[in-house]
Amino acid sequence: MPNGQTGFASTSSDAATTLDVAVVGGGLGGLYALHRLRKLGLKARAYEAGSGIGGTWFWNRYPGARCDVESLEYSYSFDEDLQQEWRWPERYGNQGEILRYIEHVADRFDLRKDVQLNTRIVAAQFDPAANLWTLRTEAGEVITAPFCIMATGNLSTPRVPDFKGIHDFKGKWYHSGLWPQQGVDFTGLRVGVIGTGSSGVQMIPLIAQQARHLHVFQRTANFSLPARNAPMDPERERIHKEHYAERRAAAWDTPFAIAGHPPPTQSALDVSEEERNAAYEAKWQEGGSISFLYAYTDLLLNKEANDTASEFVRNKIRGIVKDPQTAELLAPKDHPIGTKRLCLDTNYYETYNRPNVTLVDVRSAPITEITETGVRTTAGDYELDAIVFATGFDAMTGALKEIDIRAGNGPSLAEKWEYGPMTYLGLMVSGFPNMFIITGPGSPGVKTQMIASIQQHMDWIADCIAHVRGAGKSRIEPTGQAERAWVEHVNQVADSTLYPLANSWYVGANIPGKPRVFMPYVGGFAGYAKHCAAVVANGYEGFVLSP
Ligand code: N01
Repeated sequence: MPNGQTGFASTSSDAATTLDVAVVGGGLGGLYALHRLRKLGLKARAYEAGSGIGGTWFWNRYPGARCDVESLEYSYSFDEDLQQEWRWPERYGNQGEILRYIEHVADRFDLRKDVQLNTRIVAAQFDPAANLWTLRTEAGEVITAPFCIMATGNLSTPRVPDFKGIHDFKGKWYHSGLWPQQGVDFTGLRVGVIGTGSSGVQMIPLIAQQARHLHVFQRTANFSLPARNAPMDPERERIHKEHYAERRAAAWDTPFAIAGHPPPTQSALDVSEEERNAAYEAKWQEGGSISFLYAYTDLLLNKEANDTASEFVRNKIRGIVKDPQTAELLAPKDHPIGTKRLCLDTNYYETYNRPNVTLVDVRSAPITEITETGVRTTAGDYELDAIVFATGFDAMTGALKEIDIRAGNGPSLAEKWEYGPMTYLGLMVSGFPNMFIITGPGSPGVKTQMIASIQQHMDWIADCIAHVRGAGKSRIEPTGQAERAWVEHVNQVADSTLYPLANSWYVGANIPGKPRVFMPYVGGFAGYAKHCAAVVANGYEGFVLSP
């Protein structure tokens, strides 16, 4: 859209809200941004599309929504009192608990007054002459600020497949990422769940308990491990809290930003099958994905090594699910374990032993349309009262591409990213000065304990803004060369692993037509953080600062 059509021209700048930093998003990233920027004495405000703060944890209220990182780890570490005071009731936080925690943080640090809810940012235009961003909300409000921070999240653009007839369906339909605040009662209903990623895997056991009958429409089987969720062990909590600061520091020195998992020392191929299976069994009993993938050094690097772990889990599935045909359909064979986000569940496979649950293979007989009464596949019709789309998100780039982001007369960000996202460090984009992204493509964010990445990114961004201002400059942006080198590095690292073998949202495979590019940085959190620090130590290497 050319400049004149963005709507900025018709709005007097007198009416604009003027800030030092405009923040887009009121989730964990946006809230921490406000906290950090306030400490710098900057006037910042966050704009949040939802009617409440919390981002992912505000929207994803489906039954069973729960974090797959343990609650004592999945929390902010910037305030010792905060982490000591907060009590997590369970090993893994569920959606309600995590949202309560986020609200507590917002209240404790008085952040709400700088969050504007029900406000969707639809456009952002940088004026290179004034070094000023102008943002526009859906309602037409105009905000100007020299700096802007996109805390828009990675899994915040829910995607419902473009099925023919969806609007003719006479029952109710839902998406996991847009769940009604009041919840949904499926009691006595014939329910269909489409999708078996983390969201589907978490909700299926609970919906099965309510529904008269549940049909699960599976296109691709996913690996899932038992979470072994349980009430928080008070002794474990006490010990953890006694050493919280050291544990956080230790976490920041690991690839996933999660402490408590000693790095493996052996290849899976260096031990006997018996020893290997005993190790996998111990990890299976312990619960959790990091622990399992950390059994050996090469599970994400060597296909032969990975096959041993994949087969162990497939055999577990065959052992749990009583109907052999269903078990075989549930046993993933198209990707190495861990190369898609590994699911954690409570009674997922066991659920298929219930008489009111049917697995429908929509790989061999795809869904052709949604009818007035349910789902039609090439094999037949399924009568349903409710359909749940657990079909995922336009991950990592969706939320940013939905905003019409432009600088000067250059291409929009969506145009620049037509063949895949390009960033430097996942933090900034060449050609888009003074715009920062929290955990964007090219950052390790989604492959780590997300809140650690959010803090590391935002600390870097806050220091960067302070540096630019302190140096009497007005503009910073990465060079095209630094950006290209980073994108190449991200790809090289990914190609040295098994990750690209999977058709996952990491490569945009779940969105028809999305360019297949490996988006997250899988070189590990600790190495990435050190690299970001070195960039600063080398005088913001790869960036250009201008007056
Ligand atoms: O989405 P997904 P998600 N016809 O993209 C299927 C995080 N998360 O919401 O694999 C039929 O993983 C699709 O099939 P296929 C976590 O990072 C975390 O579950 O494309 N099926 C797939 O089965 C996670 O990875 C937590 O063949 C269709 C499913 O829908 C990320 O969010 C909990 C289809 C989508 O799976 C996304 O998870 C929840 C079609 N046309 C989410 N289109 C925790 O912390 C798509 N599918 C635990």
